[in-house]
Formats: sequence, structure tokens, C-alpha cells
Amino acid sequence: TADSETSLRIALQKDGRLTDKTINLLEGIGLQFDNYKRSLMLKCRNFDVELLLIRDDDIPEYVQDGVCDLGFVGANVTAEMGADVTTLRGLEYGMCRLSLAAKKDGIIKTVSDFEGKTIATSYPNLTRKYLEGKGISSKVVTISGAVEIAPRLEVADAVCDLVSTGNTLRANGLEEIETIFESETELIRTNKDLSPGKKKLIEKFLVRIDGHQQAGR
Ligand code: PRT
Ligand code: ZN
Repeated sequence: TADSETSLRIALQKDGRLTDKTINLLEGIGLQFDNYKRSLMLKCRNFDVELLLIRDDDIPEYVQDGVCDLGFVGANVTAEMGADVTTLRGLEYGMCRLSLAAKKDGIIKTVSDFEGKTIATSYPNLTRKYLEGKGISSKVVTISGAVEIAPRLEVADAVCDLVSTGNTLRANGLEEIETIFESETELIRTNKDLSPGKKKLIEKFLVRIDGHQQAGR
């Protein structure tokens, strides 16, 4: 449609840790929306932008495929997927790290102790790549949630999971051994060709984001 030629389509998480902060950022740079909790697609009232609210896991692919021009998503999600997109900005919220962790007081003390061990994670690609880079061979078991209980269930010897305060690991008798990836929310852009109009809109959008980020420091 003529509309999708000109209006910038931006993906963000529908309902999760990054949703409110992303909406606050968009409102902070002057974009106005109607009540966002209600719908999947939102038109901006005063800027040629429409928002697509989806699961964070789907964002890198939508941006890669050009279904959306831009997306706000954790660097961890984009890196795990290996998406072919460009990171325009790191946004200093949703900060966390992906870490290898094992039972406190167990036999795993350093990264080399992961040799031959079973690791539960929702990030199999990042985990495998990191261990391969260190010349360590482990068995990686992919679990989609509640990874931290896997060692207690004896499904795995260790985990590789996102950490922010470390409380979840501690509560489950685990200790962090090594950080393998540092993450924050990023603004990503499709690598597909965009119309001159859209490129201009993105530039305008970035100027506002940069101004907002500087003001917040
Ligand atoms: O439904 P949808 O698929 O969209 O959401 P989701 O459940 O997959 O993601 P969500 O909302 O939990 O997280 C979205 C993004 O927030 C992640 O992809 C990260 O980029 C970022 N983020 C920042 C975090 C955390 N901090 C975080 N602490 N994501 C998850 N956690 C979890 C972690 O998995 C563990 O269970 O929080 C727990 C650890 O927290 P601490 O504070 O106890 O260490
Ligand atoms: Zn998700």
C-alpha cells in the first residue's frame, strides 16, 4: 500500500520488561499514541510512524525481513538469532548479561570445568559459540523458560541464563561463573533498501532519540 511506502513501521515488545521503557522513550521524543495496551498495531498521531507490538523473539526476524523498518529489542535476542540487521543505537535500558552459572559449592569453578557437562539455556547459539571459542565441548540443552531450576531437577549440571541482579541465581543455589554476553536494548534497522522518504524519517527519529538520551544523562 501507499501507506507502507511512507510510514515507518517500528516493532517493539508487546508485553514485557522492555515495553513501558520503550513506550516512555517514544513518548519522550514527542510521539503520541492512543492507549497502547489494547492493540497490536498503533498509529502515531503526530509522526509518520506505526508501531507493531509483538513478542520480543519475533522482532529481529521482522526487522531482518523488512516487515518492520526499525525495532527495539534486547541485543541478546538479536545476537542469539544471528539476525542480519544493523544496530543504530544502544539505549541503556534492559541491561543484563548472559552468564554461565553452576551449583554453589559444586565442582564447576571456572569455565574449563564446563568440559563434558550439560548446560541448560534459552540461548543455545550464544552458549555453544562461546564454549567452542574456548575449545570446550559441553552438551547444550535448550529450555524455553525457568532455566535456573534445571540443575535441581538434574536435567543439567549448569545453566547459561540472563542475569541482572543475580537474585534468581542465588535463590536457586547457583553462582555465576562467567559472563559470556553483555546486553542492553538496541534500536535495530533493517538492511533492506528503504525509500528516500523512510531514510529521512529515520534520520529525524535518530536526532530526537540522541537529544533525549543526552538530556537524560
Ligand atoms: O513475551 P516475550 O517473549 O515478549 O517476553 P520474554 O518473557 O521473552 O522477555 P522479558 O520481558 O522477560 O525480557 C525482555 C528482555 O529484557 C530480555 O530479552 C533482555 O534483553 C532484557 N532483560 C533485562 C532481562 C532481564 N534483564 C532479566 N533479568 N530478561 C530476563 N531477565 C530474567 C532472567 O531470564 C532471569 O530469569 O530475570 C531473571 C534474572 O534476574 P535477576 O535480577 O534475578 O538476576
Ligand atoms: Zn521472548
